[in-house]
Amino acid sequence: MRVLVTGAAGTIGQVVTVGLTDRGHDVVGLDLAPQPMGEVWPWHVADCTDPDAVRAVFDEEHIDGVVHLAGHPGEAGLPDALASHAVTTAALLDACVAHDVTRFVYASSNHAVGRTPRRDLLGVDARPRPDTFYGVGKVAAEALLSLYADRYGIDAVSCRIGSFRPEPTSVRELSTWLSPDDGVRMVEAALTVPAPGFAVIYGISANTRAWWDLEPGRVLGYEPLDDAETFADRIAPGADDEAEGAFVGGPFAGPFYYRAALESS
Ligand code: 15L
Repeated sequence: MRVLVTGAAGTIGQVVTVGLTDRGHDVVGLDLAPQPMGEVWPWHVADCTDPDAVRAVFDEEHIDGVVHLAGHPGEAGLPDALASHAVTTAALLDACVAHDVTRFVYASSNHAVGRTPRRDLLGVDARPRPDTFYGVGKVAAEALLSLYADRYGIDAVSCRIGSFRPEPTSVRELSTWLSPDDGVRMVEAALTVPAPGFAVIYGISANTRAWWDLEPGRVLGYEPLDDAETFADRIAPGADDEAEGAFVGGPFAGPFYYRAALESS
């Protein structure tokens, strides 16, 4: 499969591009940044908020599917958050429609439901409950995927990623960790499962202490193999553990992240 990966120079992007290539896919990278040293696949420096720039990439490259990872990974004001997550997604979806690309995998986030109080295992049917403007941007992007799936038949899988790190670094991450290898497994499953329509899955490893239901991912063929528990004896208890366990979004749900929606940064 020939896959356009946005945010290809980012933390997840570098792992996913290499992982998909290792698994026999052809990758086309797109990022604001230049191609990392040593990588050899086609590369486009472009801003995904610019529909003309995005269309130009699709005009030039044959693409079978999109993995949209680009986006600011932290909190911002509302206009920036919507641009970073919703506008980029819309520009890519419009290009998909224009070029008959019918597979779209999206790096959403647990912060789309981050303000949900932590109780039982959370399913994908929980109502959108963002914890930040970052989360609002992810909810808006997921709404666009749903709209384009209904209108144009695009198969759109939204992966609500937890904590993508080489290793878990806190007690919360023993529940929310997504290992690099499982990240690649998840993206490949979402890209290749036949006819998922619009689907939401949680992007975490097979963590013993998982907070979110892995079953919707397994239905799509995402079978995680790693477990954060392997690292549990290296994680010291922290002063913020209790607060970070109160809501799905951990620290993003706390007062440190409160800000006015339209305040200039
Ligand atoms: C995310 O979506 C963020 O991009 C990242 O910075 C982490 O905070 C992660 O979620 C998380 O919840 O651990």
